[in-house]
Amino acid sequence: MKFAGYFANDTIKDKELFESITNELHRQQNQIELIASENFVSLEVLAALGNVMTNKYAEGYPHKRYYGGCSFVDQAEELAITRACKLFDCKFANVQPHSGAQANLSVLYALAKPGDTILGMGLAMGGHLTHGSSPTISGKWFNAVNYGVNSDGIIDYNQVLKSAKEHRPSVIICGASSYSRQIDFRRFREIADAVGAYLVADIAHYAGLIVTGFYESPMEFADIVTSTTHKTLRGPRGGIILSNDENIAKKVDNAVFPGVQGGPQMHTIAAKAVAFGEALRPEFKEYARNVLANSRALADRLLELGLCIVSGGTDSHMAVVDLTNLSIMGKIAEAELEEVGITCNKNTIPFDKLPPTQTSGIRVGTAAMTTRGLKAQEFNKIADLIYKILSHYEKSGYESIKKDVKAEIIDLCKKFPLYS
Ligand code: DSN
Repeated sequence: MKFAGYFANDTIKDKELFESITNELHRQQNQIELIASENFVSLEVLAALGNVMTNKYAEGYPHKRYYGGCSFVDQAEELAITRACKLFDCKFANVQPHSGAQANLSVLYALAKPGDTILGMGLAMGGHLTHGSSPTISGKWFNAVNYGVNSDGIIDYNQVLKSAKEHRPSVIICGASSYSRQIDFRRFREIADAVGAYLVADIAHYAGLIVTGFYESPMEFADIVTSTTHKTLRGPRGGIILSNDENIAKKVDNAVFPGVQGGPQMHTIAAKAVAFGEALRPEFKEYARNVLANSRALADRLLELGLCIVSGGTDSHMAVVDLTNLSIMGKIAEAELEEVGITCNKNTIPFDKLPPTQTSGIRVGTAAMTTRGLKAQEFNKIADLIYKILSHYEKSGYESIKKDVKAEIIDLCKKFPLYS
C-alpha cells in the first residue's frame, strides 16, 4: 500500500520535511510508547488520511453544503456518522470537530453562555484543560468551578454534589485526562438532575474501552458525549460529539459549524470512518481486552516493586505513578526514561506539591504498545525496566544500567515491529 508517497523516498521532493517524517517513524519504531493518549493507527487509516478529500471544501453537513461537488464527501461523512452511531449506540453523531478541544468548545458554545457557571474536574486532579482550566476559553469565558478526588484518588462525588448545589452550574463535565478509575456516570447524572444542569461526558481517553464493553458507557446518562478519535479508539487525530436528543444534536451541529469551525477536514473524516469500521470488528474487542489486561499487569508490577499508583490501581488503559517515595520528580523521570527509549509524560498527582512543569508523577498507558502486540509478560518487563531506571537514578553504576536497559528496549521493539 502506498502512503501518499511519504514512505516512498523516491517520490519525495521535499527532502527536508521527509527527513523529519522518517526520523519520527524510526523513533516510533524504536521506542516503547507509553503516552496514554497515543496509539498507532492502521495502515488503512494512515492511507485514508492522505487522500484527495483534503482538496474539498464542504462547509455544512451532508446534503446541506455551501459548496457544489460534495456528493462523494457526503458519502464519506455519512459513513462516519452511521458507524459512529452504531459503535457508541447513539442516535446522533457530529464527526467534524478537528480535535477533542474543538468538540468540547463547541459543546460549551451549544449549551452555555459566557459567564455561566460550569463544573469540571480540576486539571491538577486529573481533569482536562478544556473542562474549565484558567488558561483556556472554558476557564476565561465561563465561571469555572472545579471538583477533584479524595485522598484515595477516587472522584469525590460528595464534593461534586456540594459544589453543584452551591454554584448551580449550567453544565457539569465528567471525564478526565489522567484518571484511571471507572467514572460513575449514573452518579453524575443524579447530581446534574439535582441542580438542573446539562451533563457532558468527555470520554476521550476511554472511548476504545467503552465501545468494547470494558469501561461503562455514559451514553445512557449524559446529554452529550464528546471524545477524541485517536487515543484508545485508535483512529486519526480528531474529535466527535454524540447524543440521543434531536434538539441537542441540532444545537451541537450549529455550534460546530458555523459556530466554532469552518470547513471540515474531509480526509480526516474519511479516516475516522475507516477507524470506526475497524472498531466495530471483533478483533478490536480482543485488542481492548488486552489493553486493559496489560494496563493492570503494568500497574500491578509497579506496585509489587514498591512504587505508588494513584488510587492503587486502574480500571482503564492508564495509570498515574506517584514517584514521591523515589525522590525523583516527574520531569526528570520523563527525560531519563526517554533516554533509554521509553516515552511517557510527567503528570501531576492529586494534591501535588510540585507545579505541572515539574510534577511528582508520570502517566503511563498501554493503548499504543498493545497495538504492537505486547502482552502482560512484556508489560511486566517494562515495569521492571522503568523501576530499574528510576530507582538507580544518580546512584553508582547508573550509566551502565542505562546502557543495558536501552539495549533491552531495542530488542523488545524489534520483536514487536511497527509498520514493518
Ligand atoms: N493531551 C491529551 C492527553 O494527553 O491526555 C488530552 O487531550
